[in-house]
Amino acid sequence: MAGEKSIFKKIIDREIPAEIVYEDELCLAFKDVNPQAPIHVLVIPKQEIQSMAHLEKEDQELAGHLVLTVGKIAEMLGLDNGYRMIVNTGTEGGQTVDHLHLHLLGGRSMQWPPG
Ligand code: D5M
Repeated sequence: MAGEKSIFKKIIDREIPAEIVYEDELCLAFKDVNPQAPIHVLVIPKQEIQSMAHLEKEDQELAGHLVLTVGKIAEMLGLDNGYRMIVNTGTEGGQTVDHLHLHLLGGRSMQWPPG
């Protein structure tokens, strides 16, 4: 339904629970409910941006902050041997929640190419 809050907006507004691992004024990070690796965290902007394809020039600082936050959380969680960051974008990109989110996956060896 148009205008309905996305599941991630509900997490930001604390209307539904999530295992939050990090928060600051611009973003929130919480454990993915359907983990694809021993560590699977989603980093989302508090601002409602539908997807990476909806980022505008004025979002440049926010976009950089989100990427740096993924690195910060990886360090915080001890992913010293590496990790993967994924941003599924749009239908063919495999995006299922229409609120920009950066996946941080770690704790196992990643394969390439992804499915
Ligand atoms: O990834 C969307 C991701 O969002 C997917 O890995 C499941 C996760 N998800 C969905 N609902 C929740 C809640 N309520 N808590 C935590 N994680 C959630 P995409 O890139 O859009 O396919």
